[in-house]
Amino acid sequence: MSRIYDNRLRLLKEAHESLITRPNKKILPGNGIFERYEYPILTNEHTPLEWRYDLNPMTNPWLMERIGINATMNAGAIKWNGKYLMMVRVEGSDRKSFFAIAESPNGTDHFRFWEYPIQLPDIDPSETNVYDIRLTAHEDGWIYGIFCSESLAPDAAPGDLSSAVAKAGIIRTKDFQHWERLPNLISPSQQRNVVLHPEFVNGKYALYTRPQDNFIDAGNGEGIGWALIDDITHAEVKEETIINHRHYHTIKEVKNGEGPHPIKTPKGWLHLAHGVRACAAGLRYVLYLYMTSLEDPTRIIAEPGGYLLAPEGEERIGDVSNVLFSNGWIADEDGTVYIYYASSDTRMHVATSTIERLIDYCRHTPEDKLRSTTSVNSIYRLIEANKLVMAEALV
Ligand code: M1P
Repeated sequence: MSRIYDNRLRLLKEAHESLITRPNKKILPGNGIFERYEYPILTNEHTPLEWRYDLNPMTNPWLMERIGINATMNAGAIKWNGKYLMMVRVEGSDRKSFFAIAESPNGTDHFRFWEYPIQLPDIDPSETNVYDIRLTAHEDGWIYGIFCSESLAPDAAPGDLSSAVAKAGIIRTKDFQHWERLPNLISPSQQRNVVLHPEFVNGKYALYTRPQDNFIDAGNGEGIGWALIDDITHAEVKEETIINHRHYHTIKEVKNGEGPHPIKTPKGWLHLAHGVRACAAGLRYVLYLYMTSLEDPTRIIAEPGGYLLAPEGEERIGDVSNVLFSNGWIADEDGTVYIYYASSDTRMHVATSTIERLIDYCRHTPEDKLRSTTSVNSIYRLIEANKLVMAEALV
């Protein structure tokens, strides 16, 4: 083996291992609602060297990278056998996304990819790209993954190589080793951000949907939808009700989409979603929460105004800047909530909170009453209440 190869291999292995085993720390004091962490939890450099390098000194004497990985983002998440798993959207330098599982013992650092990425059952030769999986351990005993399956639009004009079609692909497993692919969701419109509710509702499977006029624009799609499904092995949206609407001059004016499946709490279903607005710098993606009733999961019972998480610092910059996106969170037995989110379509982060704090946030943050004057009213009410508290403290 050449000295160049030997030195490079040693340096690469050391750098990779120290990146994966780097401890992550909470950034304190935070805003009391959640805590961010010092480092991203997954980057393209966390992917195994074996995926990227030909490690044979005879065929790769300079130890060059042979397969580039561009991003690790938009991960589904689940707790499995005591480990925190993210099913990550890994994007190669060839722009193709695929899924791979990374596992951590504690949920906030030491995320290490499993040996192989996932090779999905290939049911459609026109399927070009797959991404943004949501994992749901359903009460039927299966773990489902619903993801976006993207193809070139069959009716694209000659020379138009960017009009695409988004459908919801469905897979399921019981062990994360063997995956059964079910037929794609049949829907009257294109669909992205489709999420399976973890329980049967009226004896049926229930999906959160995001109807959209075309590949990018929600258009007449008014927000996050809800559809009951008779047969998950031939899933079809027959009726769709919008449960979380978009609004003019809000964080979700242009579009929104359900994040991971909601968490069941004693006070209602706790939902995480993304909202999108347009500005001179392009689209801005932020994360927000809302709650629905346990008796009727389509009925909103709380929706704090504004965003929960918006891009900050290095999160603001990446392949698609000014974007936070989340399709995975884990609620632990002790009430800790791990919110896994990607920044700017480039890397994964974690923020932690608790179910109790997130419910408090949902119920006590003023809702968005949609006008500047009503927002100022909320601040006035808070100032007046604080004056009373201060006056009582002085007595
Ligand atoms: O680039 C930002 C996001 O854009 C899309 O989000 P939506 O489905 O709401 O339009 C998706 O392509 C998503 O993967 C991406 O992070």
